[in-house]
Amino acid sequence: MTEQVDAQSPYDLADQAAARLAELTGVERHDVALVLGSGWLPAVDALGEVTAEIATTDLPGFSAAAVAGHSGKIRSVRSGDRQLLVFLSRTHYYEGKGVAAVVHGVRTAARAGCRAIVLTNGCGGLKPTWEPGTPVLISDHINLTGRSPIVGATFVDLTDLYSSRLRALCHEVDPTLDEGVYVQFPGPHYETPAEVRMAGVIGGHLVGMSTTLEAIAAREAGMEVLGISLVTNLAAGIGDAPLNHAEVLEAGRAAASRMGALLGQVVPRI
Ligand code: 8IG
Repeated sequence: MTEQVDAQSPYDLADQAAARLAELTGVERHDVALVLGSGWLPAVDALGEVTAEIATTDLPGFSAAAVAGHSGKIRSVRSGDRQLLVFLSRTHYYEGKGVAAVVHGVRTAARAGCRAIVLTNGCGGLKPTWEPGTPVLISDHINLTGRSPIVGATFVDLTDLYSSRLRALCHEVDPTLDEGVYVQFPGPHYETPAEVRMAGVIGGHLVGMSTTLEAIAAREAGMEVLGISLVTNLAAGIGDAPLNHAEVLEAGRAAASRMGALLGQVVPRI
């Protein structure tokens, strides 16, 4: 491989982004990263004091956010003795920018010092008892994108990808939390009812369009992963209503205090 190609590797780009992040935030090292998915934005205020906010586009390797309700900002937040790195948006696989772009934030967080990452998302639920606004811990995933963020012969173990230690911590804070297997579809269209039934048959409980590639990149980078889904809608064919994005944002607003309390209590103990 030539030196020029090396200089443009996704890991080098993440190094550059982390260096710029440290300059812009005035924070040398961050401890825990959070990625906020659809519906999670209102919960962010419970995390602590915002010490800096920057645009993702101020850092090398990030492009503008594409989804309503996601804003392309990164916050540095003081929470007790931890410095949090909070991504208010993510790049989705369905944007077609490639898997490296999808996981660039995760890799940047790792290079910025984060030892753990909380990946949140909004998703569809397969259990009829999960009302819109129900948070569910991700216990495992099924990646139906058919892609990996890793290139080359790096064989990363994904056993306990979604840390049982961190899930136990969440259960201490809220014993009523359910767990489920998250199935990532490529999107951006929602599933057909038949695809949702398939997701159930293969062992899934949650359907969405994010998180799995990020979790893999996080594990590759040595971070501990906590995944929390907000069920914003029953998956297609489970309920009787058609799906829409406004419903997603509304479920987030309605559930914000519960999710804020959960994050606010769990993150300082990570
Ligand atoms: I929010 O029902 C949200 N995101 N694939 N299916 C998929 N993604 C989603 C859904 C859903 N709800």
